Amino acid sequence: MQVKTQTTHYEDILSEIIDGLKKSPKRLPTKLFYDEKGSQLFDKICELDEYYPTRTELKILDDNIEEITSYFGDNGVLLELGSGSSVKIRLLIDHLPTLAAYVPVDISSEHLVYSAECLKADNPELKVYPLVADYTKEFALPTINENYKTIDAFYPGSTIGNFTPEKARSFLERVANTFGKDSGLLIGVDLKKEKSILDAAYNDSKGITAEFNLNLLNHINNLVNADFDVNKFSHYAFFNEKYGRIEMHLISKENQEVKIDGEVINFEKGEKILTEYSYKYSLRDFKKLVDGIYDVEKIWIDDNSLFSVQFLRAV
Ligand code: AVJ
Repeated sequence: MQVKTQTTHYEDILSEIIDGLKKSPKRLPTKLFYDEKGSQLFDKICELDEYYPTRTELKILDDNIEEITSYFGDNGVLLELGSGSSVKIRLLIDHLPTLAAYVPVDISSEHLVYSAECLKADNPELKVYPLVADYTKEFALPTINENYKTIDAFYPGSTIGNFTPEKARSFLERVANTFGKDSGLLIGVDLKKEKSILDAAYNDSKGITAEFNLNLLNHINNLVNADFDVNKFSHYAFFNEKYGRIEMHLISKENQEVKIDGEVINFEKGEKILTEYSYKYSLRDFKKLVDGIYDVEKIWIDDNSLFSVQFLRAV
């Protein structure tokens, strides 16, 4: 199994971090949650009682797997965006007997390679082409040495919600252009619901989400030359009803300065750093979001209308 790595340059990531911290309000790149530790914490989040998206999406997939996989092309390549630990994909793979190759794409290389190896061990016949890449930027497909007819993508977890609607639209436009007309996209989209359910999902009682949020600072300390003191920040997340999004922030507990590659960034007590948006959609809003890029061919939802899985076809 050959792993292709499309690395982000140190200078690019450093300026992304510093530019974000020079903005008012300050912000940090959401994708930097996912170092090895962050990917593990996210897996723990998925097991929490309060965090309904993962198990709900998995149940929707499980309950409808025959019908869902009938939308995929025969002898196709299946590409997964943000594959993480690749749990959901096993269901799809098991029901796609003519699958030519599986391409998991993730920013966290150790996690990606380990998951791909486990998957390969359980499915020795499967052709796996892992790609370590920041898929929010341009990325090139690895060379696939198999005969295949179609490329379909899988974008689970409602990770699309991390983009603002405008950025989500341009991202999907790029995906549709990359894979071409008639390519499919099976996407998980979290739905709008009561604020109390959403607030609880991002403020779990075990504090794992808080740990996940704070770990972003550890990751940045390791990634670039920074000296964040994680103990001097606290987790803050809430559902912003006006914008239909979860907002996660880190709040500075005191006035402090942080050095990042020689630059000094000042924080006031109570000042917030935005670390993540997680937009929630109505079915109608999402259809509008993809209008002209994808046709929504089919939508599956759970009994409590918490989450949707949708098959989109590029127009
Ligand atoms: C993986 C981006 C879908 O937005 O719910 C979980 C990440 N953040 N808890 C989400 C997350 C806080 C998750 N996504």
